[in-house]
Amino acid sequence: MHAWPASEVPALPGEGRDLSIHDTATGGLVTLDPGPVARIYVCGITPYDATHMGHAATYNAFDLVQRVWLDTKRQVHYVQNVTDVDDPLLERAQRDDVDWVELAEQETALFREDMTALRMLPPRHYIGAVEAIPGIVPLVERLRDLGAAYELEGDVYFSVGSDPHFGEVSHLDAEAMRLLSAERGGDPDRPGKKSPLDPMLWMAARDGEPSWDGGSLGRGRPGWHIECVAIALDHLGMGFEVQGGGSDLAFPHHEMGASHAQVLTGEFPMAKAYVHAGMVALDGEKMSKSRGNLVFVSQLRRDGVDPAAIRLALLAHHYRSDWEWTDQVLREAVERLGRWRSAVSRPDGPPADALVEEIRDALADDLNAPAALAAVDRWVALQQEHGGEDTGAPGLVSRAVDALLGVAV
Ligand code: 5CA
Ligand code: ZN
Repeated sequence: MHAWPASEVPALPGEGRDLSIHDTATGGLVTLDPGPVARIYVCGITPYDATHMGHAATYNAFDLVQRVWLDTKRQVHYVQNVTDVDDPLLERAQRDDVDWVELAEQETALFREDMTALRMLPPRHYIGAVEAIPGIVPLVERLRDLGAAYELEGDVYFSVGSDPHFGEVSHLDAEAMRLLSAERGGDPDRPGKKSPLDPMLWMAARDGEPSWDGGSLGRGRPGWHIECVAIALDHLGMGFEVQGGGSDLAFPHHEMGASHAQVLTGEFPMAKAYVHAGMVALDGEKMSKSRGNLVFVSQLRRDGVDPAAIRLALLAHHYRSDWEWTDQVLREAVERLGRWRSAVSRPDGPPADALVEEIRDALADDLNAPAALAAVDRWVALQQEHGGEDTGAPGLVSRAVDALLGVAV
């Protein structure tokens, strides 16, 4: 499917930095050293209740990854999916008595608009689960031929026991895995499975539900984890730099995906860094579709909030921390945007070359956006207190916050 238009990324003087980023699998920082092409796969939305501030925060984190790499003059191959067929989407369509295809299309369109407004750079490949089915079927067949998948009443399951590295993304104990599996789309209590954790690769057609030709698998639809693996391997291959998503995807989604890919290819690991963004909450609880405690980007835009202020509200929190969306967070972002805008509209200011380096250093150090904002705040305060004679500085600041932070001032 098509993605959304890219905003221009201004080139900056000087040199970009190599990104160090926290990897859930090793539990520490890894410094990534991609070649001329850096590769990243970010899990996309399941298209209903889009785009809430939790989604926006997660995509903001990975947009920064892309911007840091672009600043090093690398090309970025960024792939994102849309889970445009899955149980929760079908359940929502049924609840609201709407056609599931229409629901997915409308919500994906809204997501594109929100991403464009927030100046999130688009993926190079934006791929729906449905369009990926012809690539998914042979992978499931291959897992079966390798002895890593088995059939249960027509459904096909992956055997987690087939991957010697299973568990190495999230490092959870058996009980925690079982609980999370039940919470996040798995079926640990279904009788007949080899391991309660085994996830579904292919679900045989159910009455009243959409299904596709699955070759030797029979009619059905794909499981969730194999969807992302098929898309990632098709467009990026093994050993790409970053697999990204919110921290709620570490288990089971990214753990299972890593296992599928590792068994399929015999290579390890699928991604050099498993990167997870913290959860945004509202009223003390994780913002989630199931709870319904959502603040939507599109609603704020309709209320007249400048998307650049929404972006600054996201950037004010470190991507790995869990944080709470409040009116105060938005108010502070609106005020900051006002200060920055009036600063860059002045004819001159203090030199800003050091500021560009500070922003680069902050982002290269595990995407420390709050530190980058603080550095810009200091330049703005200095200009206000002492002025400055550098006529190129306001323009440079404006280009730097655009290129590195995605904020149009
Ligand atoms: N389609 C799958 C991924 S393949 C999915 O998880 N879709 S989603 O719509 O539920 O979420 C899209 C992205 O937003 C995921 O990376 C998820 O981790 C992230 N996300 C969801 N809720 C929050 C939240 N409250 N805070 C931060 N990120 C969130
Ligand atoms: Zn995914």
